[in-house]
Amino acid sequence: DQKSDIGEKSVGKVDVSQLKNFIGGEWVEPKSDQYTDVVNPANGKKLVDVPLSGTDDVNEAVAAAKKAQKEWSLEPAPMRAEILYDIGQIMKERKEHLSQILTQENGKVLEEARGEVQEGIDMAFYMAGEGRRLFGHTVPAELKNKFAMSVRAPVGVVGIITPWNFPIAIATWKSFPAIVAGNTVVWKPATETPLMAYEMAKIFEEAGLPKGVVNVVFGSGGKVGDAMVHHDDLRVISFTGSNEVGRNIASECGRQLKKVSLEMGGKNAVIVMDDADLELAAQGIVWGAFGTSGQRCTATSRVIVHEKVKVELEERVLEEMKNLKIGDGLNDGIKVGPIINQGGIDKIKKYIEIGKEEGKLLTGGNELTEGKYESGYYFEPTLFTDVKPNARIAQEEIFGPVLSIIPVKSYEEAVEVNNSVEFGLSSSIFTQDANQVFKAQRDLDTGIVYVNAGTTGAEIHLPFGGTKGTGNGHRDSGQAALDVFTEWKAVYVDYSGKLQRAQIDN
Ligand code: UN1
Repeated sequence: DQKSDIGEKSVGKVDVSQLKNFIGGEWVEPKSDQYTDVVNPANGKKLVDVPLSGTDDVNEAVAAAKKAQKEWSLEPAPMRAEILYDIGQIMKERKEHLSQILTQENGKVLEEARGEVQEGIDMAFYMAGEGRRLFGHTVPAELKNKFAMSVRAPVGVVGIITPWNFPIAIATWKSFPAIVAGNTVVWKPATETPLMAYEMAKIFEEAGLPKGVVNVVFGSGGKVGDAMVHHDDLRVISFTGSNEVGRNIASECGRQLKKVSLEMGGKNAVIVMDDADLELAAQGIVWGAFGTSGQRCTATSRVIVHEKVKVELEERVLEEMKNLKIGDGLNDGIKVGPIINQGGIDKIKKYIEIGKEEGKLLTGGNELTEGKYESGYYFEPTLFTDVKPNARIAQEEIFGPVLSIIPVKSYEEAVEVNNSVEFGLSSSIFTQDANQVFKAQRDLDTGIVYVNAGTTGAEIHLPFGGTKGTGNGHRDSGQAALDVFTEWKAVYVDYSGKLQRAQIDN
């Protein structure tokens, strides 16, 4: 239903065999001259070669971004925003193409890929709107004939490091607020999913984004990410990815006094109270846990259920899981696509073994390797029950289709179990009790709280992020996303024509 101006025949076709970095508006080969394969996780087929760039490539990109920054920052924000509207418009026209490419490189099923691309489009239009706001405050001054205000100033050149699980949405959450606020960007996309960055760079070019405003450097976290984090001229690092990498970035940025925004995962729970609509709860749980094959930071990985309804909920969840057709996400009717790669599968398998010791396996638990699954990376949706709150499968992020049911006796215990993990991204409660709804939004220690819905599906105009080990207090998307990419500047204008000493002459 979506038209594409790139021609019917090329929709969903990868039009390049070897990617180049996008630096200063030019497509440049990596100085390292090293590449690695990008494969479609659904069938193991090679899609493209991606550069494994090095420090020199990062230096070149930062220099290009630095060169472009002054002029870009002097462009009025509403004019910067106009380009963002054009970017959003091209993304909208190309939605089907982007979605099909996304499914091929990431594996998520096509309807979810369309949803993710839509998040990017939404973010473009939303942040373009911010270009006409970027509000500061006007504030009464303490002295007569003096004016005070606060304004948001760009930080300068910023680095963004984005993950493979939402390669386009998360990139827009970070790059769009950065550019509308007058920064220029060096972007390292995940090596598993470089095609979304390639497609976005083409869109930036076509929309007329000035050269050097967004630069893409492909490569590994160890080399490219590291060089970015250590580069003096990058004044912000915004990172979404693993806990371990995020903590290292935080300490290095702390040492250098760089601004840093981190989003590093979750161990999200759905609480099901004894008055809940169990059919609705089962649907929300299955979508939250097994959509995107569980590879969302917001994925539901625990169900904390009141013991009175545990057995009935288990039955309904098992019933609902029967609809989960596993396969290549480009095919009709598929609900669960592949896992990103063998490393992802191996991690899930490790947790299945741990889970068999810690709980009761109700269904699933196997890697799929036969027949049509042979050349891809597939894992069965898996359900454990009677898991203790402190079990490893109930505490550690698995990033796969594995769900643990934890029975509890009360609302208070449910809250305690929900909050007993190191992460604090998303949570949910199914209940019909209005008082409990308001209590829960206060008591659940997560950055996102849902009522009568699963834990996934955050909307882009609200703050996205979490408490505790999920991050460092910053938020992606929503207006709060501007905070890390801007410096507050306090401006005082004294129009009294005489020396007025603050705190003394008033
Ligand atoms: C992520 O998994 O890091 O809220 C992002 C959601 C999506 C984004 C998830 N809108 O589930």
